[in-house]
Amino acid sequence: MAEIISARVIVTCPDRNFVTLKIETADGTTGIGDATLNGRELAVVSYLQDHVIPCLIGRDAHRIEDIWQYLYKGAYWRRGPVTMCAIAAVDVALWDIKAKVAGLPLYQLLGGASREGCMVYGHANGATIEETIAEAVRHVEQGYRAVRLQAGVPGLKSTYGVAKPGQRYEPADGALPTESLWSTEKYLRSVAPLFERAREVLGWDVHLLHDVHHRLTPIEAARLGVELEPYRLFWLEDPTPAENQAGFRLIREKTTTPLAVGEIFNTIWDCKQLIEEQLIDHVRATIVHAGGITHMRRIASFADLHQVRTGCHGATDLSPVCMAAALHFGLSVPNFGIQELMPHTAKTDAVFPHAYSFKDGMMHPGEAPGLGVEIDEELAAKYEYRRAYLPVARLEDGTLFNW
Ligand code: GCO
Ligand code: MG
Repeated sequence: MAEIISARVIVTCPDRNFVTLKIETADGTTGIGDATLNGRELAVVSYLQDHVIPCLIGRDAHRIEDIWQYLYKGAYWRRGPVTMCAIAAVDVALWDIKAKVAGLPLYQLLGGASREGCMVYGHANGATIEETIAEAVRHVEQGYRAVRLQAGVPGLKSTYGVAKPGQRYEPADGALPTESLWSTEKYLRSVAPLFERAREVLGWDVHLLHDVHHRLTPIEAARLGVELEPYRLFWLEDPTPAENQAGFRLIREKTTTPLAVGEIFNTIWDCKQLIEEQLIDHVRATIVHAGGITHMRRIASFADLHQVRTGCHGATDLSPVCMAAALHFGLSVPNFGIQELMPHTAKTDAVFPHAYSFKDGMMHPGEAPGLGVEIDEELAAKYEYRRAYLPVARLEDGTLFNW
C-alpha cells in the first residue's frame, strides 16, 4: 500500500500556460502528471481540485487501473476533454510514483524498450515555399529524419502553422481569440507546389508530413491526397474534422496518401471506427488528452490489431511532463509510428527539468527512475497564469469556420 496523502495542482506560465498535478504518498514519494488543456486550462484545474482530489486521498497509489476505472465510470459523465485530461494527470502521476518505487524508468514497467529511440518530426514553417524549404533543410542538418512542412497561402494574410512575424508558431495568442481568414480554394492550390519543391531540394530520404488542421471536406481532402501521391508523404494530418468517422471512407477509397488523425480525441471511442475499418494509418491521440498511459495503451493495442501505428501529438501546449510520458509509451508499444516534437522554450524547460534527450532525429526518455521529469515549484510560482486562446477562422464572407 502506498497511501496517497496529498494531491496539488500547480499552474504556471513560463512563456505559455501549463497545469500540473502532483501526488504524494505516505513515504514521501511524489509523482506528476500534465493536465494542460490549451485555452481551457482552468476548467481542468477546477475539475481536479473540486471533484477529483477529494476522492484520491487515502487510496493506494499502486492501484492505477482501479483508480482509472473509479474516475471514469464513477463520474457517471464519461469522456470529454476536461474529464479525460484530469484522469490523464492522475494516471501519469501514479505511473511516475510506481516506477520511482520500483527504481526503474517507466518504460521498463510498460514491457521494456521495443526500439532504440522514438523517431520524431520537427516543424518547418515559412511565409513562402522557399522559406519553408530553407527551414526544412536546417532541420535535416540538425539530424531530423522527418519534417512537417507548412507554408503561407498566397492571398491569405495568415494561416495555421505559420507564425506571425516576430512570434512563435503555436498561437494561443490572445486574451480573447484572434481571428484569421480562410479560403479553401487558395489553400488547395498552394500545397502540391510546396511538396514538389521539397522533393527537388530535400530528395527522398527524409519523411515529409503536412497538417490540414481539419479544414477540408472529405471530397476536397480526397483530391488533395491524390495530388500529393507523387511526393510520398509520411502522412497527411487531420484532412477533415473527425467527429463523423464514416467521412474518412470517402477519402480512403480515393487515395493512398497515408492519413493521421487524433490530436483532439479523448477516448478510444473517438477512433473506434477509424481504426476498425482501417481508415487511417496513424492515431495521434496523446497521453494528456486521452486518459493517460493506461488508456493510450488500450488505444495502441486496438490500433495494432488493425495495423494502425501511433503518432502522438507533441505541440508546445503539451508540457514536458506529457512529452516524457509519450516517450516512455512510444519506446515500449510495438506499433509506435512517430512522435511530434516542437521544442519548448528555455523558460519552460527550466521549470520542468527532464531526462529525455534528442539525438540523430530520435528521442529517448532517459534512464531516471519514474518519468524522468520534475517541476521546479519555486520557479513555477514566478510565472503567473495568463488567459490565452487559440485563434478562430472565418471564410472570406464572414462565416465562422474550423481553425
Ligand atoms: C499539431 C497541432 C497543434 C494544435 C495545438 C492546439 O499538429 O501540433 O495541430 O498545432 O493546433 O496543439 O492546442
Ligand atoms: Mg495537428
